[in-house]
Amino acid sequence: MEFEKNDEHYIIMARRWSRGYMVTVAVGVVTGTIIGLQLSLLWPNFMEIAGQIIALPLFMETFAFFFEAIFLGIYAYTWDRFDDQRKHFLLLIPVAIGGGMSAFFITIVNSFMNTPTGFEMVNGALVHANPVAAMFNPAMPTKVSHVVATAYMTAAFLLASITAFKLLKGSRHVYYKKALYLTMKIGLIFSVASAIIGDFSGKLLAEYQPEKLAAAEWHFETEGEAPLLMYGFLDENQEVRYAIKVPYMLSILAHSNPTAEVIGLNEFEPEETPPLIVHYFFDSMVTIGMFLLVLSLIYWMGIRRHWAFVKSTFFRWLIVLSGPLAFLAMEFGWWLAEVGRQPWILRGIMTVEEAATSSDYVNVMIVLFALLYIVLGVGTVVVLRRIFKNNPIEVELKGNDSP
Ligand code: HEB
Repeated sequence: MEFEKNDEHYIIMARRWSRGYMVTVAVGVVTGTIIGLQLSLLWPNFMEIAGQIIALPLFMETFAFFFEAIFLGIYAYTWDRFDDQRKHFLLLIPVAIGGGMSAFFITIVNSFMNTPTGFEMVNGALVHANPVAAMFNPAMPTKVSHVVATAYMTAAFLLASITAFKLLKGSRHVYYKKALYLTMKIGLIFSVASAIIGDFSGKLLAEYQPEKLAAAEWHFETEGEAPLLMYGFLDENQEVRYAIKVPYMLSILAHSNPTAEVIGLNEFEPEETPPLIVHYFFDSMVTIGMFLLVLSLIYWMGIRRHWAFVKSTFFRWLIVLSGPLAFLAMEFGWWLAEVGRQPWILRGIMTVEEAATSSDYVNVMIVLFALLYIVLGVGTVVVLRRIFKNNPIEVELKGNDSP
């Protein structure tokens, strides 16, 4: 496929996608504010002890957000001020930096909960807090990069699925073909990145949260030459049934060495063992990740080599699935990371139970927050549909070219 400079189709693509982006950023302001409220309302004991450390990254996240929003605003209202669209494009650099920084700072808070560092505990009190050292905790590099890579991957597949859907519904404009090739290629790049970084995340767990990895792999006894278990289920005697066993693979994943010892659940107190259901979250995330990687690879090769089946109805339906699947994979990833952290809110220091509010109104609060999110979710869909439905690309291109 040919890419021309100043190609009108790509410029319209950028205009349209940035409108959708603005809506989701605006919704992000509201959900971000709600989360801030939830932290202090629902987790007062956690904030009391961790607040002195996480206040810094939380504040930095707000700052990064404003940085992003300001440049996004400028970008959106200056399309006609530039003769050369490449100069206008430069405004997206600070937008991307701001967005990346927001993800960086907020994911730091989560990695701190998993591998807390940068302070000392004296008689149950957190002292000598060093927020900067806490920000550079061991889980930070893998978490931040896995979250950012999978977010780009999900965004790419979401746009690819919408585009494939349009093609299936009979739109034949070359705009869609360009958009599909572009988004699938970006999806492929970030699928590969996510898988490589995911492997580092597994190695990080082996070293800093071995109980999470052991629970995800149903690895009950510490041993070397550990196999990787996929799928299957546990019978009443906690025996693994019908799982696919890949010999040595867990040792390789955990320590890059087929004979290395991998810590098992036998080393942990039962009350400090995460729920074993995380195995399915891990399997589902990895399965989806591999599926999307292969799908986008086949598509990319198929377009370059003119394989007809990548343009078939069946293949396009698979692409339609890719966006929802990528979202699901993100959910599974978070469930793995957060359920796998149980019973801790701050690993080794404070449990979720100790952190939660003792207020009698907690049930009311959960219902209210859920309602708020439902209203926001529905509102977002309605607004996005309006923006795109009332302004189809055929109109935006003013019919001045043919498919
Ligand atoms: Fe993932 C998480 C691995 C893919 C999304 N992960 C995670 C973890 C691990 C992984 C190990 C945990 C960590 C912690 O906790 O720290 N992955 C992985 C691998 C792969 C993957 C190996 C390849 C296949 N993911 C994926 C995908 C997605 C994801 C595809 C989407 C799209 N994850 C995720 C998330 C999470 C995870 C969101 C959460 C956060 C963190 O990082 O943690």
